[in-house]
Amino acid sequence: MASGDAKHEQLDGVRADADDTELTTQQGVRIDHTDDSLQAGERGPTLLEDFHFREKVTHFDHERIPERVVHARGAGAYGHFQPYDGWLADYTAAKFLTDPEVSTPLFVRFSTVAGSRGSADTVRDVRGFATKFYTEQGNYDLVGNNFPVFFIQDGIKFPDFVHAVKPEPHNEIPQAASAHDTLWDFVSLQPETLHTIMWLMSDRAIPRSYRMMQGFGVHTFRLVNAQGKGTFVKFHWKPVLGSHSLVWDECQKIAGADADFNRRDLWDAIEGGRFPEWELGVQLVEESDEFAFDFDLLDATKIIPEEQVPVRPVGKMVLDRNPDNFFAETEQIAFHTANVVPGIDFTNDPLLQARNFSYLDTQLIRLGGPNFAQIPINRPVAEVSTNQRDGYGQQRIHRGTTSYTPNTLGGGCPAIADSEVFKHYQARVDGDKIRRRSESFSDHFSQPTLFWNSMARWEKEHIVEAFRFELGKVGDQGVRERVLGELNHIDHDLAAAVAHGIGLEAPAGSTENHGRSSPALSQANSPTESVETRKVAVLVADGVDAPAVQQLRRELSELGAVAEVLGAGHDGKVRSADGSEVDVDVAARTAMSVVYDAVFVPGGAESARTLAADGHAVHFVAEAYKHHKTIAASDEGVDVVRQAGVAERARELAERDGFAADGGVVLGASTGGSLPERFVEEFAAALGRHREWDRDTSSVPA
Ligand code: HDD
Repeated sequence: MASGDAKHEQLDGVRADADDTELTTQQGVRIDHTDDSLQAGERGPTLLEDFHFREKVTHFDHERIPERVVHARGAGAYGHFQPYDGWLADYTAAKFLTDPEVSTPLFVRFSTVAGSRGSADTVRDVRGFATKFYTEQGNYDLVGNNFPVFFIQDGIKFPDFVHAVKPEPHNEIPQAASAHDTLWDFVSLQPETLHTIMWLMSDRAIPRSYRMMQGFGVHTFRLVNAQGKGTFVKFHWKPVLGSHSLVWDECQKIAGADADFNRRDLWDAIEGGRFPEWELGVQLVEESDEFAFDFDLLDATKIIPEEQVPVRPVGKMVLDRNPDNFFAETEQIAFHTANVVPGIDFTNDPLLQARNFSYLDTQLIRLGGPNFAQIPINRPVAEVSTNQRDGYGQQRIHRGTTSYTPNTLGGGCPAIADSEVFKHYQARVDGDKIRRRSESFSDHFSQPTLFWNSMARWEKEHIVEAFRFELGKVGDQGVRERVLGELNHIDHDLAAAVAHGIGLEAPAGSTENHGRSSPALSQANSPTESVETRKVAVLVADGVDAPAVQQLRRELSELGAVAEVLGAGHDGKVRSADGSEVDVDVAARTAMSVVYDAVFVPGGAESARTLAADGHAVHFVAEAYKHHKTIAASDEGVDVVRQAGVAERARELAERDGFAADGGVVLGASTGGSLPERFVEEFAAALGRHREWDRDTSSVPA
């Protein structure tokens, strides 16, 4: 039985620590001098015989490998997956999905798509969500995204799409952004992109955290049970912390304040022992129902609405260990959609078929040859025995004289396996050799409309704003107009609202909106009350009310949130009103509100006066308010909120009643030296709601 640690036991054999070692060459020759090269005389030329210099610099010269052609920017972590029970055994022979006793080790890599390896995390983009399960029956890779649909229907269009979205070739601008002419030119001419474009313009494209986004296998795959019966399946990952997003203004600022925002968030959560979790779910469709839908199951630009086919829970994934070395693990991991195990198979989805070619091919150039599966992060925990030999970077010493099948000289080994083998699902294929898209793939508008109809008011507003931003960056009028024409087939109000924002006439006429919706598509319906791992900024200066700081910090931390004390003016410590000292975590000037979920301004007359006179602190509060975040202030701290010119109604209520919890703003006075119980309760409740989306912040100048 594979334990959750089988992969780590394997990797322990190659993990290397420098502790208690002394410097050597690659050949193990000990070195006592690595600061000066070997020269002919003190000011003379470097000598060719300086093997240490040559080895050191040569290795350095070869340190880089090609970045992934897409999904170059990413972050990963180890974890494990365990099914809740065995119900899925009726549908699949895959043990790791059906044996609740088996905890399967895995590695997940999250990524953005368009940007280079060093690009910012918070760009508007799809997020990759790729999972390598090291199962007892071999490696299974679920190479998905955080959107359930894809931009194109046939993989032969992938180079076209990627060329359009990547930085433009003449000047390599813009980095990691879709807001430029070539992408929208392509979109305007290729309506199959529209459904995924709607997702891209939605808040799904700017997740608050990798830990707070859904994952999807996208394609319809096939499960195959022990009797060889097939069932269509779509895979879903649902985050336990709910699905939440940033706002666009915030994203752009975070890209400067902390380009590693999502990467750091994942790292910190795992280091802090707050392990991210997702539930794996499946939508199952009997083969007899293949044609029961008004779209084609093989078309990756379509979802199966969850209201039509429910997502049934299978098990849970927990990520509980960060990598030791980014390059060795996160960079060298090689995913491949064709890495399947018995019980999981493909369908004829032409996008999937193309991927099954592309992923193996890309690793050959990226990882330098055919032995990349022997790189530690890629090695299965299942036994490997092939007749494949030699090649760059061969790590194994294959003994014996035979490397062919059949043989007698090697005792017939490796023998042909006779149990738990992968058998391709048997299906009859018959047809003319043609290059033509199936007619059943031709409806490009119904599901974008379904998506639009399913959005909450504020989600629709964000989509309109996103289109205005993106098309506002498009110079070519023809492209802008053509995109509006496409949007008009989705919904006239959408097209008109976007047109207004980019100074164009709303397109005439329109396709009638079918009026259907799927509530599961809205993030408004994926709430969570949890404040786990939420980051709260506590703004302080000398003279602060120390008990309020300590109390909020303690009580939030009991709930799993993280409060950081930001010192105005300096870090180190601030002197409090009662003469004690309060430790500062971060100097306020080095931090921006955008990297926090909420802000608390405690009282203390001197502290509040300092903060109210400090433009950075005042802006901090106003900006957090603008981004719909939870704002709290106690006693004189309310003066800082007043100075920021925000939360007028809450301030009025607080003045009248001595306490206010209104629209994500909590204001109140301490009594007997502590914050009232409901202060922290209301604060946590607002924080758990993630954002106060109904707050109108359009006039806040931040
Ligand atoms: Fe892809 C990487 C997801 C279509 C070709 N893809 C890649 C990664 C993810 C996806 C998550 C990063 C894996 C990692 O972290 O290393 N790709 C998708 C999804 C698709 C999709 C969900 C549609 C449903 N991809 C797609 C097509 C093709 C590719 C149609 C080619 C025909 N994808 C690649 C690639 C990459 C890749 C070029 C780049 C690096 C790599 O594979 O390992 O082969």
